Amino acid sequence: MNKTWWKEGIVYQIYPRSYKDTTGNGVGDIYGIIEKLDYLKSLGVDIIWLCPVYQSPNDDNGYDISDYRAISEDFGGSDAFDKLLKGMHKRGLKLVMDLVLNHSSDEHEWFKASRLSKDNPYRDYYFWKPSKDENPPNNWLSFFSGSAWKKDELTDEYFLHLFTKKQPDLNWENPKVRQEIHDIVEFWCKKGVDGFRMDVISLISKQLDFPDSPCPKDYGNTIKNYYANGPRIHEYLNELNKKVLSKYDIMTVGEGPGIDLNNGLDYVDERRNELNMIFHFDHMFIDNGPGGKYDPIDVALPKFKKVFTDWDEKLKGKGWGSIFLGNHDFSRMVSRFGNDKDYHLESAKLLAMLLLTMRGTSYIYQGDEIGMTNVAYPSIEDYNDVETLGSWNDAKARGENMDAFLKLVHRQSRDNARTPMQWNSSKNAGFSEGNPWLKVNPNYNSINVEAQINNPNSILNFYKTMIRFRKENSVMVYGDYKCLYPEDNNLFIYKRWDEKSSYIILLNFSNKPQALKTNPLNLNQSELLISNLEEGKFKSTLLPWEAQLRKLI
Ligand code: TEU
Repeated sequence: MNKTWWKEGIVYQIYPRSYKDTTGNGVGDIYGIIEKLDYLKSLGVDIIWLCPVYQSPNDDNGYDISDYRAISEDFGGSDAFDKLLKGMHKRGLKLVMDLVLNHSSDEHEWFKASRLSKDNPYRDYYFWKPSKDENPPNNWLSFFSGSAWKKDELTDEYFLHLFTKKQPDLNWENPKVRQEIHDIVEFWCKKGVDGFRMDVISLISKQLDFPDSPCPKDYGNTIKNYYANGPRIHEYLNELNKKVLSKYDIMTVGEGPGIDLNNGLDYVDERRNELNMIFHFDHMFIDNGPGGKYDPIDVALPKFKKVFTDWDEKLKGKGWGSIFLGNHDFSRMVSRFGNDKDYHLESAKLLAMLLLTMRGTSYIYQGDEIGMTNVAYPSIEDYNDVETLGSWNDAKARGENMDAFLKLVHRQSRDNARTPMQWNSSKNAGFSEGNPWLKVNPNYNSINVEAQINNPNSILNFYKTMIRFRKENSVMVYGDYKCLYPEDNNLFIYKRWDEKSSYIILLNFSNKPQALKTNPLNLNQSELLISNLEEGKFKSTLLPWEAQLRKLI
């Protein structure tokens, strides 16, 4: 495959609202990110993906954009942005913007005009429909709660919003909308940004007959069969690529509910000229039961491993993958896939090893490099996320036991990943002098950057080691991958190799020592390069959450 910077680079995702506040208003800002650029550089990452920083009423923390060319004043406005871009480029860091093109804010000028009258020139920028027998046009549910249609009294018609009522879906069928979008993308390319993460890009083409879902509450299937991968999706992406993206040396990664092994390659096949990478959610929705994320199920390790193996196989030699274990929409990876109680240090490092030894571009989410964990606020009042609050209200309306539901919120809320970054053990974890918009996780006294930076045994320094190793050994990026013992319930063991060298990665995903049933590939003849425990010699048993990276000789 072609070698490029975005395949070799390591991405670090920033949720600006929670990164570093320099004004004391409790909300992180761009100047805060600028303050931390040397920290990011020292971590060794190459590409920074910024969650949305545009002008927004923040109904969904920036994923509702009211002006695609303006930077939010709360975050420091366009001066701050220009300084950030310059500061990053000076340090050899690349900047990836988050683009939310499936929907805008209802406070965007387009929508304000669109709702005024049925014959307004902007009417067709969105999806408007009359009611069906006094009901919404179909039975689709929003991702966040209730119907996906809202009736607007002004014209007595419904508009489509797959997310909140303040996030109306844009009508990509309309060539004028596509032209606006091309212009916006070009605007940011000309500014010199290095790429885009495209929010819910899998949803931009709609099934225009808007068929009812036979089971709208079965979210997974409704999304796959009705909302995502619509009839013109590839035409739109190809057009965007041809008209704008292909003219610049930038990277693109599309985010996509409903993207799976059957359709994923179509988005990233290098011969198709659409996107460079996608985020699929096969491992992230893996514990969702039939009722979605608030109906979680237990997942055995073979199923988790299979996701990585199947995707590697599917994309191999044809398209490029994205490797991530967390982002601003999910619980903290160490709380979710590791053991944040008894093996915090070990399991956070083990997950770092997984993240940085797979084929595909590695994406690190802010705070994971110090092993930040889920939070358990005592009351729903402490939560902010629209999705959490929507699910809470739904559960209440269903008459559920709300004490039990609060426990589910502790486990599943998106706010787990949005608590302020833990810089040190001073007030508010060094995030803000003011009152943080979301309470800091009380464990900041023990889990913070300052405590880890000079400790050679810390999670942070383990990340640095793994990042350096990946960058010095291109086999970790481009080399082949094979999962060994795929059926093993506790061990994730895989090989990475190219024509020059071979490595084996041994990860014990359990709280118990695990004997290696057979000695894979003569490990006594291998050299231990990196381990998350302080030991050296190969044993035939891996300790709880032990992770080893070995070179085969
Ligand atoms: O997320 C899309 C998406 O798939 C999520 O709604 C996901 O289903 C949910 O968070 C799982 O818990 C993107 C953004 O990443 C998210 O922050 C936005 O809220 C959403 O789009 C709407 O723009």
